[in-house]
Amino acid sequence: MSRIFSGIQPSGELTIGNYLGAIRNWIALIEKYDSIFCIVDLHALTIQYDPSRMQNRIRAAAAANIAAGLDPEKCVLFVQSHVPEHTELTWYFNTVTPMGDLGRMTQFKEKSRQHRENINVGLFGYPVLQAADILLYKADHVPVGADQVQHIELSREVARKFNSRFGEIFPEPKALLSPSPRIMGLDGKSKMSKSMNNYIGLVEEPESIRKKLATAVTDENRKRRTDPGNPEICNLFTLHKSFSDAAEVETIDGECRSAGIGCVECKRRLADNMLKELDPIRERYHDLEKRPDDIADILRSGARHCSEIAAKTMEEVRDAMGLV
Ligand code: AQP
Repeated sequence: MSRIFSGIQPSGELTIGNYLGAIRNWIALIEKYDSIFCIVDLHALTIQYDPSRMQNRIRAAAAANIAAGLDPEKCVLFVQSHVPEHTELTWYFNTVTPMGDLGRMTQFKEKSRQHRENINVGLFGYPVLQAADILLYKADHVPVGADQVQHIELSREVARKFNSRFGEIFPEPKALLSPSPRIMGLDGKSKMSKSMNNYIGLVEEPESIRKKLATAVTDENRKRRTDPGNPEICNLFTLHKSFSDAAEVETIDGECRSAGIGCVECKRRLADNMLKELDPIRERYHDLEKRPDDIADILRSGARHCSEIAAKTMEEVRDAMGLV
């Protein structure tokens, strides 16, 4: 079985962008691959955060992933900082990664703009840690959203550079793209993100989801209820395609273009369909929240499994690099 590895940051409440762009795709893959998923807490330290809230965020991210369908019987779920080899391998990879490549990363440019007061070395080296995450387990594929493809390319480059200098140790991992497009925030302009106040939470309460959808930007050219709309440029139509069935999507498309329905009705139907999928996830999440020991057990067992693989890889790496 080939192996997949992917991660998610505990940098806030998981969003439906994370769900559609990552988690929903992971669930479809766990039957076919040896699957390892990681709560990448070390990555989340690269932006300002409140240390007193981090533990809860890690636990909440684990619970949300399990509630969404990452069955711990079928895949491995663990916390990045529980396997210290991630940081050791990062250091070795730092020595083969050109700074120019990191400076070109779109995410670094975006995050540097968002966090001008804290452009730290960790933010710059983020993709090197990501390469270490993936290559430590010699993963063949990395299921990610379209926004992460550039980082996976860099992981391939790091593997190539390392192998050519120290010998063939790492496979070149390939991105397995989520079928979902990049999900935009409620403003319709920037990517939906945990750390931006532009999202719908995966386990958010129904009333709050309905309120947020009510304020979400649609086709801005549609000024009046009687104006025909253009679903192709409407962010909410993208969400309909993710949560509504094909027949409903077709109906909405026609009714929007002919002004048969307005945005209010379109949003109401979207909320109904979204909640059909999210309600059971939220219920399982609240149930898991009451069982923190069970979550801790799952994460501990995941870390044990990953530590064994990591130790073997690191022996090979240290040996190849001439370390005693
Ligand atoms: N808006 C999105 N549309 C599609 N996919 C998305 N992903 C995230 N946002 C969207 C996918 O979620 C996975 C995990 O992402 P991450 O936690 O590593 O960090 P990120 O990509 O930077 O996601 P966020 O929510 O935007 O985090 P913050 O706010 O901390 O920067 C990835 O596979 C990503 O493609």
